[in-house]
Amino acid sequence: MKIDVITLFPEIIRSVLEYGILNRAIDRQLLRVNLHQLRDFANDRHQTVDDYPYGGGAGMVLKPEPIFAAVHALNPGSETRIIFLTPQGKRLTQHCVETLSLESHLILICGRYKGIDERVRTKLVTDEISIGDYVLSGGEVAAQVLIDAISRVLPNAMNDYRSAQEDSFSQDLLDHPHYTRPVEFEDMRVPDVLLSGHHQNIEQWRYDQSVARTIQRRPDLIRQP
Ligand code: 9D3
Repeated sequence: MKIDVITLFPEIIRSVLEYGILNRAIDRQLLRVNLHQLRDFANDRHQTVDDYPYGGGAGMVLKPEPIFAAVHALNPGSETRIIFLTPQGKRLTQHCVETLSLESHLILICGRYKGIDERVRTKLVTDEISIGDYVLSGGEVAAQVLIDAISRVLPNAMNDYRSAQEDSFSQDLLDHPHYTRPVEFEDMRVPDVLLSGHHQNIEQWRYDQSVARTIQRRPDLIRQP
């Protein structure tokens, strides 16, 4: 998969590419991420990328020409998904992540300021994605989230195959508690069942803990019949 990112702040996104599963996916050439500075596609000598909104009001709007030029320079094919990260987009879920992970080419457009010219949305953008109901300063952190989540579900991105399966299982249930040594820490003991070596009882305990936590903390995740 290739992901091209168009942004005024490529450096914000870069660090997330350098660690963990994402870094390994890039090393193994399962994923290529190219960061593109929007300002390089401005068409005037001041490299202007924003302008005042027609109709007035506070804040600036990203001009259409540099974004169109940047997208065209990336040679999108008919199968390329051109994704605008915006608070008005469809909420990102693990299901969306898995669907997007099957694509071969994504172009991510990160907004800044008040937003982008509407003609970018109507003519170029194929998908609009939000990462949740809170206000960020721009699309870069959302792009990091999306790239990180996609990298984890690419085939062979994980060393530990079991982890991936446990992750997909945990879409419906929250995680169970985890313990490691020592068996007693500040008067708190590891539950006996985890020390028993009885694999079936351990699985049952973990499942029960997951269900109880989910009901208590995230009842919205329990599917209504
Ligand atoms: C005019 C101020 N805003 C009304 C609340 C609009 C606004 C536009 C752009 C607010 C924030 C932003 C910057 N955010 C993103 O670009 C963004 C985002 C987010 O803020 N929350 C969740 N997902 C995303 S994806 C991109």
